[in-house]
Amino acid sequence: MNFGCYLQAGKIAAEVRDSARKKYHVGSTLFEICESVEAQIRSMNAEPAFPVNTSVNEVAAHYTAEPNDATLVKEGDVLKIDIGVHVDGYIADTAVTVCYDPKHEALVSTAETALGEAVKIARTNTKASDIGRVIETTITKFGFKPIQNLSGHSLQPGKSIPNIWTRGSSFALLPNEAYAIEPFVTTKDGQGVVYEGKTKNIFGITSRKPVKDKEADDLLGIIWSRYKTLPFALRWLTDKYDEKDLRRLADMLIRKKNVHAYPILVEGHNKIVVQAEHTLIPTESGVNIITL
Ligand SMILES: [Co+2]
Repeated sequence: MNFGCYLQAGKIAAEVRDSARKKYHVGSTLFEICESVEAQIRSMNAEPAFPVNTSVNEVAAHYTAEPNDATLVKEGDVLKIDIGVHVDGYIADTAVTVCYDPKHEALVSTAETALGEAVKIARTNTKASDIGRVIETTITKFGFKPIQNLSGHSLQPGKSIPNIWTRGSSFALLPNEAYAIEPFVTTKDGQGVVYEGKTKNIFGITSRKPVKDKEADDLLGIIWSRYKTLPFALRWLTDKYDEKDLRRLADMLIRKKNVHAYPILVEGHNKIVVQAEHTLIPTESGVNIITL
């Protein structure tokens, strides 16, 4: 565990998030937004830990721009920008929801408030279930609904931090381990549940076993050398391939189960979803919110 790398990743992620928050995105394409956020990360000598997620309205998470994605941000859209930064493999994860329609202001601020309340109690030994309870209580108090099957997580894979109160076993936060807390909120008439959509534009290597197709194995090698098992997007590989070949080879790697494709996550009643997120590291004496 390298605290310095975490702090560095957190500082960069926070700076990039805050400049994304200040920008006026209406009229920009999702491609332009993703590419410019990622360029900013790279300009600070860090790497994206995953393709920037730009999920709009009822899409809660896991949408990133396709190569040359022409989808425009429209007036009234609710855009979640979820940013991961890694410095030598140490990851900070943070998100902001941008929206210029005052109609959704209360929803957006509820996610921020729920995150703030969760961060207030997150310390070494805090139970993840207590964080879930605080998030749920705060969201419900404002008349909205948490997305119950989306959760925060430790940055070392495996543990999830719920956005609702769940009975039964829970784990306690450990000192010097990084956790992302990320409430997702929808409206009262939402289902409060997300489902996998058809669109898949985030990928990750799951096996390096050769598929015995020279071109596909070459692509697998390039992906491994650049991203290892971290998520990637096809637009990150268009420097080496034209889009058509890339899609054909990626499809082959997906079929052979060398590469996993992550579907977008869509609100069950197609209602608007908002998100806020910080990464924090509890210590023996307090807590370090690295993306503040
Ligand atoms: Co995130």
